[in-house]
Amino acid sequence: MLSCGILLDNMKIAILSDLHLGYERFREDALSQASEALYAAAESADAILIAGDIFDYRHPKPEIMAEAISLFRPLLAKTFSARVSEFSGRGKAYTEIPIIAIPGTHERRTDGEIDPIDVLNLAGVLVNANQASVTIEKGEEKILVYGIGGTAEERFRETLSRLTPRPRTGVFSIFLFHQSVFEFLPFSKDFIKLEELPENFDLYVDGHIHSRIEAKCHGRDFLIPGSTVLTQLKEGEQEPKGFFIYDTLGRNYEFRRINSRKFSMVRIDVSGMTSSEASATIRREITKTAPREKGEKPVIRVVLEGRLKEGSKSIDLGISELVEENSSSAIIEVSKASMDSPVSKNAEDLRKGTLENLSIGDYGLSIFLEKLSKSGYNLDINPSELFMILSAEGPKDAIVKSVTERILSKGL
Ligand SMILES: [Mn+2]
Repeated sequence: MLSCGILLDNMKIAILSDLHLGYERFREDALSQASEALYAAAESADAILIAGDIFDYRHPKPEIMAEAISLFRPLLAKTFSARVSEFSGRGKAYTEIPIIAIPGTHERRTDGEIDPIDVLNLAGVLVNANQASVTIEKGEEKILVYGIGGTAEERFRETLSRLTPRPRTGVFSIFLFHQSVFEFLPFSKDFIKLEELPENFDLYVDGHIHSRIEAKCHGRDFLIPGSTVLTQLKEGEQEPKGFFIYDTLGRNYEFRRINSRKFSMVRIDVSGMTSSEASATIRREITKTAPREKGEKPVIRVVLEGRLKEGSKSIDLGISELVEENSSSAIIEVSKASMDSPVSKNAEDLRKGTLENLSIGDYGLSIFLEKLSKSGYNLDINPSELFMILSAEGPKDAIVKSVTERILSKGL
């Protein structure tokens, strides 16, 4: 039937990212919002892509691992109209269910070590597309997903040229990755530029950045869905959370919102105010922002800027009383970091949003790399790997021991 031919390549793909299961501050939000997004995605899409950071840790506790498996397992019982038909590359697929994921920066471990996405892959609740291409079929229709998991930024170009990801001719091909992209984080020359991404894919999907981004790459759609849970409390996270549904037939997409905890950021310039004037202003702003109806408490982040009137002290602002007073309607967080001192270059950049999408970890890493390169660092261990080992949770002596072991074994 000819009419069937016209319908070729009509696949709907849900695009999610950065679920951050186990995120301590909002652990329940992380689970319930991931669950809402995943189940809504499974309802309306033929396949689901997850662009990294399913977990908040590279060593999730067994409880969190169980939470993740319990989250995905019921989806296996759903009748997906598409299935995984081919897998080639690193690893192996243990399910035909078209839920395709890659590890992100939070799950990244040193090369060759098992990461938590490998474990979910082994459990057969999803397919890990890290450094692999996965073909998904729905009847006569096919799509290809080529994935690269979160990689140290300064090694990503080398990784790309080593793997040379290619689309498959005649098949709608998606490039799935988890990196900082220079156009959205004009901060380090290590960050890949859109034009450097492999050409000729039909769609580019990235994770890592927690706010939603819709752009073009080599003339095709480039999408970052943003996280499903509030984590960074940055300007960009005031938008609703959710996921994309991409339609390969029309080459168009829509954003589906989920119920996520609301977040507002309020900046107050306290320059020249007395403590009590500033305190009254903060109280007024909070009242304006806090919801009237009972419901899930939003997070309101109050950022204080400027210098109080001579003789007034920030300690007299009564911040803890303000937080307490509003505790039944909102989670209030007051930042005094931008008060008193003259606004520094970096603080100014942060304020303007230049560094807006950068996580604290990445920011720390970039400072570390800069200092290392100035000090003439020449050890045979990759600087990002060194940073990862040094910043691992655990007793300091164990960390030092593992660094020493790495350096010595590399030297042999
Ligand atoms: Mn993330």
